[in-house]
Amino acid sequence: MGFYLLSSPTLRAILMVLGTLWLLPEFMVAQHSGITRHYKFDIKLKNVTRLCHTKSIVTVNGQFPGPRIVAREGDRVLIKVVNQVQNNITLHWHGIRQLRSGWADGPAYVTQCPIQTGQAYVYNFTITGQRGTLFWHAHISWLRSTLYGPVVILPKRNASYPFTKPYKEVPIIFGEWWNTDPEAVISQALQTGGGPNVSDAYTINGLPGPLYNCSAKDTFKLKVKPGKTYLLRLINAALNDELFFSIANHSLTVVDVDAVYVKPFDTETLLITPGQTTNVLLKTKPHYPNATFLMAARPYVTGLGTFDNSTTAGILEYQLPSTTTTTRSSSAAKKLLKPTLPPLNDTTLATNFAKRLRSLATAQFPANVPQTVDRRFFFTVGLGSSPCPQNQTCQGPNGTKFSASINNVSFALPNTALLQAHFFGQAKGVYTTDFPTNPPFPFNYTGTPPNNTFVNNATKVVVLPFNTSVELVMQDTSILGAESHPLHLHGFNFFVVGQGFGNFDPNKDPASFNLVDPVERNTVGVPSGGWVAIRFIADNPGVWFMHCHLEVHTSWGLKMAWAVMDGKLPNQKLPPPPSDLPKC
Ligand SMILES: *[C@@H]1O[C@H](CO)[C@@H](O)[C@H](O)[C@H]1NC(C)=O
Ligand SMILES: *[C@@H]1O[C@H](CO)[C@@H](O)[C@H](O)[C@H]1NC(C)=O
Ligand SMILES: *[C@@H]1O[C@H](CO)[C@@H](O)[C@H](O)[C@H]1NC(C)=O
Ligand SMILES: *[C@@H]1O[C@H](CO)[C@@H](O)[C@H](O)[C@H]1NC(C)=O
Ligand SMILES: *[C@@H]1O[C@H](CO)[C@@H](O)[C@H](O)[C@H]1NC(C)=O
Ligand SMILES: *[C@@H]1O[C@H](CO)[C@@H](O)[C@H](O)[C@H]1NC(C)=O
Ligand SMILES: *[C@@H]1O[C@H](CO)[C@@H](O)[C@H](O)[C@H]1NC(C)=O
Ligand SMILES: *[C@@H]1O[C@H](CO)[C@@H](O)[C@H](O)[C@H]1NC(C)=O
Ligand SMILES: *[C@@H]1O[C@H](CO)[C@@H](O)[C@H](O)[C@H]1NC(C)=O
Ligand SMILES: *[C@@H]1O[C@H](CO)[C@@H](O)[C@H](O)[C@H]1NC(C)=O
Ligand SMILES: *[C@@H]1O[C@H](CO)[C@@H](O)[C@H](O)[C@H]1NC(C)=O
Ligand SMILES: *[C@@H]1O[C@H](CO)[C@@H](O)[C@H](O)[C@H]1NC(C)=O
Ligand SMILES: [Cu+2]
Repeated sequence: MGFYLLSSPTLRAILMVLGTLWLLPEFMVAQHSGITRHYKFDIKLKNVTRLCHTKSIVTVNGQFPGPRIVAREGDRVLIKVVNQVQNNITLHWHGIRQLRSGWADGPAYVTQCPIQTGQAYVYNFTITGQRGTLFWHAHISWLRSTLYGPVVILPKRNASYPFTKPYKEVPIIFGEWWNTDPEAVISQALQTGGGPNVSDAYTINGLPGPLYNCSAKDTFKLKVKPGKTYLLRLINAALNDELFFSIANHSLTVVDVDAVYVKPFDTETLLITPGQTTNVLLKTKPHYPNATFLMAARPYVTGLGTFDNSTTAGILEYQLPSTTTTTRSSSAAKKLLKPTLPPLNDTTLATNFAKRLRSLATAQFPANVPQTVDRRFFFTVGLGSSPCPQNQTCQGPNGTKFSASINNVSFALPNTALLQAHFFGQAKGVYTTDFPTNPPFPFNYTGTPPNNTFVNNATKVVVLPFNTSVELVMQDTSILGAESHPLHLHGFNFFVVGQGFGNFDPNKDPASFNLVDPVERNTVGVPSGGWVAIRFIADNPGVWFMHCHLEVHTSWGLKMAWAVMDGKLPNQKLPPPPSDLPKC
């Protein structure tokens, strides 16, 4: 059976039948109840014009944003990736649990060596216990600036949504556009030690929209009918910016985040960090309004650095049936209403929005919050610095280089993949297992920073026995400015059991933890100048990356990895690597 691009509904239907037949013998023994879906992703260059700048970008199949993956809960997905560009490539299926399929997770030098020019690799995983929206993106350097696309996970064929069945579903993926080459931007920043050049625009489904020069024709339009419910699958694929999003004169009902259902709530504005996804219901007005409506996104910013403060917009347009022709309500005559977006530094809104998110926590979709804890970790997350090499002048803080760390370890990626080293017992010379459980030197994390802010470059991991119940408190620091950090954990969902401002107090704060219906997700914003507490069960053997999803912070070292050991039973062990796993 070959690989096909699922481009037409007919082809998809044929494939689904073929896939089912192909799987029939395996169906009896396989643990998954779905079908197998095949995709082929050719990584190739494409000339693309935005903001009147044309440049060659790295794409999947010449598409920008990249193609959608559509699957049902329980399906197996096989994506054959063929690298036809000069860059090394890996792809990550962001938020997919990857139960015992860590070889398919994708972060470069963590679970795999890159797919080099001319090589191919088949990502092979099954979607288990998840439904909603996730996304895929490149996981090497800054290539995810153009290599990204939605992952739509439909409920099982016999299951329904725990909310109004939507009339239509629309992925809305936010991105970030540079007129120059983002690879040159991060490479220059790492060389000079200064902050990277900020982007020139944000985008909605790859389009900047009418608020930018030269972009009126590059505007995403959502055409709707009155009196219907639409499901918007929102994804933040921007590199370095959390985003506020709002639609003029329409409220949104949040129903799912990071492919987990939540207790529905209405909001005018929502916040979505890089790495997060949010499904919302949009109820259209009962009658054709004499207006069109802007939907817009702009950043939520807490740090001290410079940032792209521009606004991307799309248009919500009520479309009359083509038979009706009235000059009165022609689109040109309609007024365009704009949403009121919050101030760029609206931490109150960010906090209140985060607090409203609760697991659905029903019998069918329970919140299995770990009630007991085997291991506790306290990690500081934040910026730091690195000495300027002799002979060089650096553009970071006070002539040093910008860096970032977790518990003062600025994670250095190895030259080979951690997962292979772990699986074959060859950690020596690749990584050590002494990642600090607590900050090496305590200080007032949200008060006056210490004089010495130099970090320690190293490749250290935490080793966890199978099924360890973990509680992790992540504490922002005020070193080089307090800042919100969206931390993303690979291989697991976690429960956000508590959060607050200032320094976490281990004696007082746990009393207010929510162990009943906390939100379950894969990416959480550590509040600027505050802390967040999460819990998860280490029930997935492998090596799992955890990092800030602000790409610049990851580049500076705000990342680490957990090595989860095999369990005793056969179905608690990581299988050996696939034969086509790329080599370094
Ligand atoms: C992009 O445009 C340049 C200049 O016109 C051309 O040389 C190049 O072949 C184009 N690349 C692609 C992938 O079409
Ligand atoms: C995908 O992975 C499953 C489970 O490990 C395995 O049985 C199957 O043969 C793999 N398929 C391909 C095409 O590699
Ligand atoms: C759907 O089918 C699965 C088995 O295929 C079963 O476990 C589950 O209970 C069914 N759900 C409903 C709502 O019928
Ligand atoms: C970054 O911006 C500076 C100042 O505008 C410019 O000189 C430099 O070429 C830019 N770097 C890249 C990689 O685009
Ligand atoms: C964005 O930043 C630029 C440069 O700092 C400033 O001139 C401009 O007024 C800002 N725009 C908005 C909308 O805040
Ligand atoms: C947010 O920014 C505005 C204007 O830039 C400033 O007046 C206000 O004090 C800031 N608020 C916070 C909470 O930093
Ligand atoms: C500094 O630069 C000079 C001239 O380029 C070179 O000879 C010398 O080795 C450099 N020193 C260091 C410590 O890199
Ligand atoms: C830079 O150095 C000055 C004086 O030595 C000090 O006051 C300041 O806090 C330093 N700034 C940073 C960001 O380290
Ligand atoms: C830490 O710093 C904050 C902010 O300056 C201050 O309010 C607090 O009292 C300090 N805490 C301790 C224990 O010194
Ligand atoms: C930090 O530097 C300041 C000013 O140089 C000095 O007064 C203070 O004692 C230093 N603090 C520590 C902990 O070394
Ligand atoms: C630490 O690593 C960063 C790159 O991640 C590099 O810029 C810096 O020079 C390194 N510092 C030391 C002391 O090796
Ligand atoms: C690509 O990856 C291989 C294996 O890690 C490495 O040896 C090579 O230098 C990389 N090439 C580029 C262009 O980064
Ligand atoms: Cu960060």
